[in-house]
Amino acid sequence: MLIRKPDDILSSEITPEAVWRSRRELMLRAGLVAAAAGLPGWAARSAFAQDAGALPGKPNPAFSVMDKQTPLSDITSYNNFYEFGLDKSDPAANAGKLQTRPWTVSVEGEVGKPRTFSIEELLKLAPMEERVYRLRCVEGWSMVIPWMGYSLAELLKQVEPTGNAKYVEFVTVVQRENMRGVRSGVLDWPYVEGLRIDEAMNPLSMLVFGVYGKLLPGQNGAPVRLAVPWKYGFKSAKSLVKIRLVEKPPVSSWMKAAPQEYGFYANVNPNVPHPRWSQATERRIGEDGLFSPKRKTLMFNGYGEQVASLYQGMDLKAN
Ligand SMILES: Nc1nc2c(c(=O)[nH]1)N[C@H]1C(S)=C(S)[C@@H](COP(=O)(O)O)O[C@H]1N2
Ligand SMILES: [Mo]
Repeated sequence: MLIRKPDDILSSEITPEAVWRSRRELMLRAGLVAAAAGLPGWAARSAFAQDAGALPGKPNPAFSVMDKQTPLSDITSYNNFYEFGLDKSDPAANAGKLQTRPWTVSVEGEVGKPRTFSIEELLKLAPMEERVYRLRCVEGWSMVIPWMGYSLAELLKQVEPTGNAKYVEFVTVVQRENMRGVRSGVLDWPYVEGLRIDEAMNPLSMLVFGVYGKLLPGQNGAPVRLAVPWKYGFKSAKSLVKIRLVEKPPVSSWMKAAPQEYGFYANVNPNVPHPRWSQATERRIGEDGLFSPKRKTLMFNGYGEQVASLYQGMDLKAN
């Protein structure tokens, strides 16, 4: 068995000796015993998950879609992470160089208690959940991904946002030595994104640390990223290092690069085409072939029930 430093161990994994023993029994006697003991599937799985990369979490069905999940091999090999190159295969090829320890995320700006969190603290800040989210890229493809993490609101409430905190700016890492893509001028680095404070506090907005019960690989935004499933994928910034609560709307890297193509809100909307292509349909990676019929893109990516109220009275076409 791997020995881990106390810092690497999640509080949810720290159990009294007796519990640990019975868990070990389960491990030794295989899944049948777990089933007989009446343990939920996730607990049985976490009893087996002993490798250092494991990140167990309790499934949150209320926040999960039932769509067929995209295979892990597709989730980790077809990526957008421009810091590592422009091709879909570049992040998987190059993100092995990303240094993810030590890692801190500072939360600052319009807050009562600004604070820098270590990644070890963040992993223990709230109970880890598994949520199956849709991810719809503005380019016209989509995936269905079981993320491990918890609501961004859990972190934000720790720092006590002031009344002036109207927006949240997300800043991601630049490791010049390790990221060949940042030498190119395609975007203004660091990659910056933003949300309105009520969007950020919506429980669907998620801080993600893992995928399919394991810590995130570099290409998916290790060691911590966002998942904002009702918005186009570019809002879900990877490898976060700074979160700033601010009064004015942040200017994202994409807005700087192409203001007429990428607005601040970027809610998934099949009725509003991108200036250069339609957004009415999408190709589900790993499921549909290049020539199979596409699926219809859903308003708010199918999350309207949870988020439509955030935009009441707003012109969804203009935004
Ligand atoms: N730092 C950073 N975050 C990023 C990007 C990026 O290039 N750099 N690409 C975005 C885009 S366009 C998409 S579609 C999603 C893709 O996430 P995935 O590769 O985990 O599917 O990450 C987003 N987050
Ligand atoms: Mo994207």
